[in-house]
Amino acid sequence: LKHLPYFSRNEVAEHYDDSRRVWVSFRRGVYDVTEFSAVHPGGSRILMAAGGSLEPFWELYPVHQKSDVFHILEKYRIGNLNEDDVLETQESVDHFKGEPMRHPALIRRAEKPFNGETPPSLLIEKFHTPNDVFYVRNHLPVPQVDAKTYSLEIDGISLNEVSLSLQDIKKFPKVSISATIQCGGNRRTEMGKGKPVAGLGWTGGAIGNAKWTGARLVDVLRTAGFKPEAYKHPEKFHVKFDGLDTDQSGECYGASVPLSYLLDGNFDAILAYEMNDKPIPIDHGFPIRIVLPGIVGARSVKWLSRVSISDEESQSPWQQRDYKVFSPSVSLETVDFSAAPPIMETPVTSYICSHDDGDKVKKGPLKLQGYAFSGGGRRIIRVEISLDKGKSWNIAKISDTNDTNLENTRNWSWVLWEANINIQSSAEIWVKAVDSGYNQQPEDFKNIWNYRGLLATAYHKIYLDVLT
Ligand code: HEM
Ligand code: MTE
Ligand code: MO
Repeated sequence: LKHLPYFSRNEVAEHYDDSRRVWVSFRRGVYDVTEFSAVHPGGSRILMAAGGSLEPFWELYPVHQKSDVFHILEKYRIGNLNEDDVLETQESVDHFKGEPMRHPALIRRAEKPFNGETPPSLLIEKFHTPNDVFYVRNHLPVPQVDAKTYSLEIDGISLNEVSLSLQDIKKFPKVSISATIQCGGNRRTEMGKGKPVAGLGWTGGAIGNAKWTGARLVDVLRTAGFKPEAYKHPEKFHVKFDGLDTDQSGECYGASVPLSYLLDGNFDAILAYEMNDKPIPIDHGFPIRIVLPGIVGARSVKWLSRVSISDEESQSPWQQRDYKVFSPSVSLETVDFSAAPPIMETPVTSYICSHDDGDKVKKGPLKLQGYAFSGGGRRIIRVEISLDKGKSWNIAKISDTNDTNLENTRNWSWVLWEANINIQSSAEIWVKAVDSGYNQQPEDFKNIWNYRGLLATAYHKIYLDVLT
């Protein structure tokens, strides 16, 4: 690298936007990231570091502190920082001071922001996953929220601006639904086994099922003058949700869904203040989270601060760049983010939770257990197990999902299944599910592979080693 030119901090500082090329420094290197900034998974906030050093920003987003990100950065190296300009020590600010305690059973996948998955073996114990061990997927520091001063803003096209306190929201008819929330990255680690994928590694525990209680979003919107007739072409409108969690520039977590979901009488969008009959825990969006059942977890915005109806989608990077699935031939370097719509309803999936790949088991009868789930309110009609790579299948018994006391209009919940098999010799065990639209999972990941490792829904396959 010594052959590359040397630059001073002041020279780097001149390259603070596209018209002058975007340069940044990191440790001893100087990088021209003009081209990369257009495809950066974290969106245009990369420009906050333009003309300066990355360190303070990467401290806020430690998702960057790993070798695959360093490799990407090195591709854009154009020079070195003058020796005198290299900062030996960095003042560090901890943006994660106010984080809540987390249950030790959560498998920690990242600390800042916190991400933890439920051990799959705990998922099968209860139809409703206990709050303490429900997976946590945070993209930003957890915001500090005071329930007394909390307010939810409502505004947008054909709506009056309204601001509601937590007490106001609790006055609406109280509704409970049972719904599964699943991260688009669930099972990413399996997809990455054939060919590496970029993103947080999850096994099958980035999913959970809970009873969500609160006010129906449409009831609340009505106080802002919401009238379905006001939107002639619902597909042209979007309901946007903002969270209270923000980055250094004040940009918040955000997502949106097409307005048509809200106009569907069989959709249950809930402004939830209770999760499994307790106030929503801080990590899951206290005091209010929007629950959008049957839709990828990323849209169920926590710490909800604003709901608006707009003629455009949320512009947040999690709507525009992340949580989209591209062709297997597209890479981070070649992606055109506008080429795919954001993920909404998720495809059918299933998972074996009772055993891990490589487990040793005794010869003879064996009980397998797991979950199966499909988005869009589609029911799971069958779960099948094969011990001979698909030559023959056993039908698993699936749990009862009719929550007669709850107000679900569709099947928003997973099923838990169990299958009693008889295993005589070491074998690969396959599971697949069929949903009420007769959709089935692909047999392997090859043709659904995408560089972000999203919607990893192939058959779950584990190898069981039979002790002889
Ligand atoms: C995500 C690279 C600068 C904010 C990412 C990811 C990569 C990346 C590869 C995906 C990581 C993953 O999910 O595994 C870079 C490079 C940069 C840069 C090479 C050098 C210029 C910045 C800056 C900021 C930033 C300066 C903030 C001011 C983010 C955010 C995400 C992200 C918010 C999304 C994290 C999430 O999934 O929630 N970046 N980044 N990045 N980056 Fe950067
Ligand atoms: N809402 C806010 N405000 N901030 C976030 O980082 N993460 C989203 C979604 N809502 C997120 C958010 C993602 S990607 C998922 S998968 C779910 O919340 C996770 O919900 P959980 O942490 O309650 O399991
Ligand atoms: Mo997610």
